[in-house]
Amino acid sequence: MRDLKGLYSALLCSFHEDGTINEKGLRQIIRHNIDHNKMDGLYVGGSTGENFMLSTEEKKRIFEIAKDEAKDDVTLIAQVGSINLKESIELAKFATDLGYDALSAVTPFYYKFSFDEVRHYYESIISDVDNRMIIYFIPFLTGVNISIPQFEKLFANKKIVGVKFTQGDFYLLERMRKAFPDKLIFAGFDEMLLPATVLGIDGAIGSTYNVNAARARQIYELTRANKISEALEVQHITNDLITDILDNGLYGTIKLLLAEQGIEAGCCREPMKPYTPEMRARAKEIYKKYF
Ligand code: NGF
Repeated sequence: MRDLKGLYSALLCSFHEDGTINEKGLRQIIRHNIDHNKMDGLYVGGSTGENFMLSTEEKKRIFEIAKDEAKDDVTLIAQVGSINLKESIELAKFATDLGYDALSAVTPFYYKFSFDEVRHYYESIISDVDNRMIIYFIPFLTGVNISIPQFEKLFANKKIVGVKFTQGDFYLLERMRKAFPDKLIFAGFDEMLLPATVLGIDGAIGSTYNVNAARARQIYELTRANKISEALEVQHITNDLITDILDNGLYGTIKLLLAEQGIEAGCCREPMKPYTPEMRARAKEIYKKYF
């Protein structure tokens, strides 16, 4: 069984202007992450992949393309979460059959599901598949919070091996690390990689690693080697970059930065807005400033 620790790009998906998947562009993004960025793995079908705006067939196609392109070069995690539980179960089986190393599922969102319902959701997704599950915990987007005692109940299932922790609460992260030394914790906010690494995360999953992988690797390795002031220098530059990216539109700007490197990263899916001339021009400036 493959070790899941390490740095993952949250995989972007390239779309044509009409919103269809640009397979050539998607394959280029995957290769760039493997060959140039030297990522340990890819997190496929997450927020960064604009997954929650896609049909089941499109989600499956992206899982297929990613596996076909990456083969066994890097670790692959398939995000299968959806508030349509039947779809999540179907996607979990599909990704497992394709050979994905692990599954992940966002907490069910929109409705105010009780903890028992959240638990039922995770148990149902993994009950019939021989695979591992990483909980995708992102309360600022889902509104779903999970307490330490509730995580303990979820983690009682041996197939639930970890959490993608996209949360800025370092007290909670420290409590989680102490409470669950044998579970995997992946940091989900790229701008907080250094402090999360100090607290003993097992890896990180992020959107900006598609373009800023070298700096992310430096932050991660320098921090692990206890070279904190050197790591902080790199985190400062990284956070200047992330601030500029966020100001200009997160996923679109990362795609435009990839386009500057000759990658057909395409557009975002509606209802995300199309590129404006100003956004394109600003992305060029950001590219010149940081790369
Ligand atoms: O994009 C978001 C949510 N978060 C990502 C990452 O946690 C998402 C993070 O890298 C992810 O892994 C996924 O695709 O599922 C941020 O984009 C980054 O830290 C900038 O804030 O908004």
